[in-house]
Amino acid sequence: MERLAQISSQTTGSIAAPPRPVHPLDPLSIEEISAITAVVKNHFAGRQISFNTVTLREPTKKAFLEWKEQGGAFPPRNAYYVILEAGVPGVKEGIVSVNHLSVIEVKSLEQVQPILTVEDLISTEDIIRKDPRVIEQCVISGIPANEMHKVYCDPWTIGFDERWGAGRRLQQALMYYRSDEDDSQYSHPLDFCPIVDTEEKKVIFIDVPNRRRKVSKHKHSNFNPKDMIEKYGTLRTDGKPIDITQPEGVSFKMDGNVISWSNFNIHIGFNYREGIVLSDISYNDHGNVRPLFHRISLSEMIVPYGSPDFPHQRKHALDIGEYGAGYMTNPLALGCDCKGVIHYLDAHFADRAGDPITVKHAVCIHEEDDGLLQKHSDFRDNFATSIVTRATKLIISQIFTAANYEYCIYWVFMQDGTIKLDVKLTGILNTYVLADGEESGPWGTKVYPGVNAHNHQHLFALRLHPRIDGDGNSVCTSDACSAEAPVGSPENMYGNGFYAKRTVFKTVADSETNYESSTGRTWDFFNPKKLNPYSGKPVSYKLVSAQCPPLLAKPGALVYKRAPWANTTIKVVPFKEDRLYPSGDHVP
Ligand code: ABN
Repeated sequence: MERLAQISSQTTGSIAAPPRPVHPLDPLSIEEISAITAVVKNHFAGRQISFNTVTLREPTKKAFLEWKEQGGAFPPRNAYYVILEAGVPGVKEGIVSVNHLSVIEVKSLEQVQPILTVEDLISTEDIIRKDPRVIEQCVISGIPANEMHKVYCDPWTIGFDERWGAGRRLQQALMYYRSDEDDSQYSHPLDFCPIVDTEEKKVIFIDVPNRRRKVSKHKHSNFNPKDMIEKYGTLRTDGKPIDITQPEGVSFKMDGNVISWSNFNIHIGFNYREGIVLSDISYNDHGNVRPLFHRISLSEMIVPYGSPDFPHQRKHALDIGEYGAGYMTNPLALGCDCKGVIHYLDAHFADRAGDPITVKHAVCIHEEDDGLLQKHSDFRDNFATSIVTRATKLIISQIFTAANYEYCIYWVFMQDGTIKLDVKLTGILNTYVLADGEESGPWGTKVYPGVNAHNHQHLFALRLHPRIDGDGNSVCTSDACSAEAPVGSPENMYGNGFYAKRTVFKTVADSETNYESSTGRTWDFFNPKKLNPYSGKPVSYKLVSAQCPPLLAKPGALVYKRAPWANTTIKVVPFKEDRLYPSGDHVP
């Protein structure tokens, strides 16, 4: 990998300085994006570049905390960019100083491929429809050549295929047929897979299976309301409306991107890749502002599929690093995606040309009733002495579409101090065609005539940077264990002793641990220097992550190499600036 580091002192007088944001972690504004891409274009003047990524390079933790906690200066405002240059393999990435409107870092990286943008994905469908060899394969599949407008593809990054290595920006096109543009294509998968070079804009190969399977002749299995009415005669009418009323408005306060709610204080950021990023989370404990987390985000995910048959072994989506939970985020609609009194935040990115694009209402912030928070009654007076407190929860959410799936991401804050990440998976299964009379075999399930849904997992990397009552936190496993001492021994005479066994991690290797159902294992993040006044034990947050088998692919499998983090429930590593992504910076 060639690495060129260069500092430019070139400033660009003609570019208007964008207004300074209120908070150092605020995402780049539209004005900032325009200024940054203009600076980059000037820097690379005369070369044919296109933008892949323009995003905030967050200030260092040190600079941020000096500003936040010690009255220091507003940290330098920097942006990270990734560009492609026509005819030049790999990417260029670097840093723009927004304060000085100049490029302050450029690196050329060969043998890496950047994230796919929505523009990249859309271009693939045009390319395959026009390719004569793809048309030929469609005809073999039973689709007339004049119906190419009914042929669709979900373009996935190729990940890695030894035939081409890492030097080209390749997509594998998972193929489908729609008889009508409103059809669900997933009930009509095709059996072959074109490989497309995104930058050369051409099909370079087609993977054709030995056993050919024609496109299904069954009616499409559709999901639009009109299709439901056609199938069932009516939409369901048995659900009566539930109205949410908040006559006095919400209990949270927004100050730009900073929310305060029920003693929590949180900065809400958003980027092309992780989507929502929550930073500088603290809790006001009767006037004592206690830091909890420096930064939390969903930093990666993987959806490995379980069919070893070629070319399905390539099917494993690192949807955050390969496509971006930000780039694929949906504009949210009141009454549909969220109900009640909503505060929305928009998201801004740069398109290939460097122009700002906006997703309206990308982040939804609202409250929901959460049942009981606390109750206690006194049995002595027939439960007449009773206190009941209702709970409200705060939800910061987004929804992104990863081709066939929707991931609904809910960051939930509760009044008992719990911070919870709920991920609701919806959308449609990814499918492959079955020939007439063919069974799905062990690697999938027949979900419709002619349709095989391959086995798969959804694994998420939750990145947590705890600062429980300040820095210097430690982590341990906490296992519910029977007392070691035998029954009849002085320490455990009656054999009923049990306790929470805490095992503190001393090395990274120690920390690579899995959920253990027999002990109901959890993990404690704790501050060894801050003790609870009653228990005398360190103050802590407990991580609960259960019921999730780790990666099922075997060690040595490609997915195992690409998502090493997915093999254990938790891994604790020392903090390093800009080490944000556990599958690497340029995942495709
Ligand atoms: N799940 C793979 C994927 C995501 C987004 C776009 C295309 C493909």
